[in-house]
Amino acid sequence: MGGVWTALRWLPAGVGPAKPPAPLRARPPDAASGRGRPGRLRRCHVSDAAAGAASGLHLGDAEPRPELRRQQKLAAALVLEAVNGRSAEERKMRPADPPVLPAPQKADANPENFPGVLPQKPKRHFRRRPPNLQIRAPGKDSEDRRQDDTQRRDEAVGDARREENTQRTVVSWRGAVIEPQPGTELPSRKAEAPHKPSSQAPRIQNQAASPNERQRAVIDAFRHAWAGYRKFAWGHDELKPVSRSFSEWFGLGLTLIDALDTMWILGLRKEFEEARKWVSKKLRFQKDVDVNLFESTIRILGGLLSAYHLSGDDLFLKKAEDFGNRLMPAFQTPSKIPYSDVNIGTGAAHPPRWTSDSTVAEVTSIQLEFRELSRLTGSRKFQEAAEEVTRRVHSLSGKKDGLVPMFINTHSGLFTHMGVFTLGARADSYYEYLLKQWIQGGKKETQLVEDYLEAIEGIKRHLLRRSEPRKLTFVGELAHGRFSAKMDHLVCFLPGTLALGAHHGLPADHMELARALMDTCYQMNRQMETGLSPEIVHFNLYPQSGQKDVQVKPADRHNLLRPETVESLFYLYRLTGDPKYQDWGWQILQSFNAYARVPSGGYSSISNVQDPLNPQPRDKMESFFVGETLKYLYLLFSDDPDLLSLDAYVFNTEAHPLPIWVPPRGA
Ligand code: DMJ
Repeated sequence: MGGVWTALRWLPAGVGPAKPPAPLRARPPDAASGRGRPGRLRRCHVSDAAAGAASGLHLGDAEPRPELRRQQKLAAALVLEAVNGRSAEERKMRPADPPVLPAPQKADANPENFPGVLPQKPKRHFRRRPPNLQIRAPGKDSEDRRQDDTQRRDEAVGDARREENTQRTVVSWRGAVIEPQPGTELPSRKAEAPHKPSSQAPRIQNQAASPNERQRAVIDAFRHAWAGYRKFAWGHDELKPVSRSFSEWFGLGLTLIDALDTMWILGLRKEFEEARKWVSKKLRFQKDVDVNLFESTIRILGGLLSAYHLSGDDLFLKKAEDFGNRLMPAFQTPSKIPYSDVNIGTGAAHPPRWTSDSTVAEVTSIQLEFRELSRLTGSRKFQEAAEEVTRRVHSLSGKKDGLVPMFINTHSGLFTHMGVFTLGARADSYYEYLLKQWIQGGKKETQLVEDYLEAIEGIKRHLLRRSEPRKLTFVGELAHGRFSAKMDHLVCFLPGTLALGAHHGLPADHMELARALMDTCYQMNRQMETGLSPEIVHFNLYPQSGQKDVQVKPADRHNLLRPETVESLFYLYRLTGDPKYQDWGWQILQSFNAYARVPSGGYSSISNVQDPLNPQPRDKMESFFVGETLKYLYLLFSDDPDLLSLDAYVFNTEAHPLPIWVPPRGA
């Protein structure tokens, strides 16, 4: 593997442990969701860190001199203008190949184990036009406009691809000192969601190449997982594959909804239709049940919206709108920072019993879905509620060079438990959604990307270190000024996010960092006896003979079938074309099959990734295994850049693809 680094520019020279390792903080209480625990602050202007990147400053450098700092800020401004200016160019470009999805293929599994499943009939709700092209059905009078929108969308995709190299050149700011223009300010433009339902429909064709050998292996894995769910847990939240039963969290068929778009993408039409029928006949949200706002948004709302976009079936949009409405009471707080929980039957919302805090990552990782729901329904309340959270978090003090604490109070609207900074549980997807909202909205919402750029500089400055002996670059944690070499597997979303940002015009050194962190995440899997990463690792900072880079505490040895490593492998392969990333994903799939596959159906999380003889199945298949892990593996093994093109779609944090908004005609 190519993961030994010796001279990474974002690491300060001589960075290393000056003291013995800092004590470690408690593990997150909610291991499955990956949301964890708390920490003071220094306010930092948004553009400063971005400017630091523009100058090529090394991490850990002292605060730049005022003149240099001014130049840096202006350099960042020019970079952002270049990025934004590209969007304007895109509108003038000509059509390119549309994004392509495979034809849903026939399932050969016999549904006899599932009572009540009727033979499949063509569904009236699918409108096909032309044959083999499935699109969302708009109102009749909007057909022409829809086709135009689809064409413009395709144009934007092709344009982005053609412009990629030019853009990278323009945006690369490594070492560049750009002459400042006194008084230059960033334009503050904001993407507007339309006030009425959008007629924009992604073009989805059924003529993709048949799956290759590795993709067929993913399909086999999915079918095995689905067979277990279908036999033992149909319509319930999660499969317990060992005891051949199920568990409930919200009682809303979580796995089924999370898996809808995966089935579509893998071409499993028969399975998709069975699940669609359950959604139609059985899924009811009028239930006296508390749901977690974040988890239900990313899995249920995101899953339904994505299923709607891919299939064109209005059922999913109607369900999404119903569900979105039921989540809205969560935003009725004194601060407008939403409560963590809401009862979708009674409309009563509340924080967890033990606190009036919400988790920062949770309240800042619902925006992609709420914004899209507004765009589709024409009802602005979803977007307004979610974006108010973004605005408030943006203006809060308590950040450290763009890094956010883990908790925020729903009454005061202020960060709490300050001084602890992590890219893992409870903070992770805050960073992810800054970038992805910017992409979703057509790269116009400058504040989002400024906050993102500042945060990446904060990571470089405060959280990056290299391990011994292999000098793996990793992202640790900071608690009240003390560095901990702890890294959650959750952090492995970051290489993919960095690569995605670089693809969309952010600095080239983000891709360098993405590659280095990808190597590290791979080693977190590779250095385990099962080939599967534990939930949490600690990196060795000291050169000692016989020590491995990656160390695991007994309480952290479990693997929940999480997606983050393969998620990032997908982005890295899609954006670099280096086949080693596919090979690494293939190894991980083999390991899931060897150590997590339950013969009677389904896959199980395991308790000990270091014991291949007895990995100790935990008897639970998380919904994200079928919603994310297998989907990203399938996409990783595809060589078709138009299969859910990254210039047309943005994946929510549960791997549900949502369309990138196309500028309105004439904009
Ligand atoms: C998923 O629900 C999402 O990816 C979330 O962002 C983090 N936790 C799980 C997967 O690990």
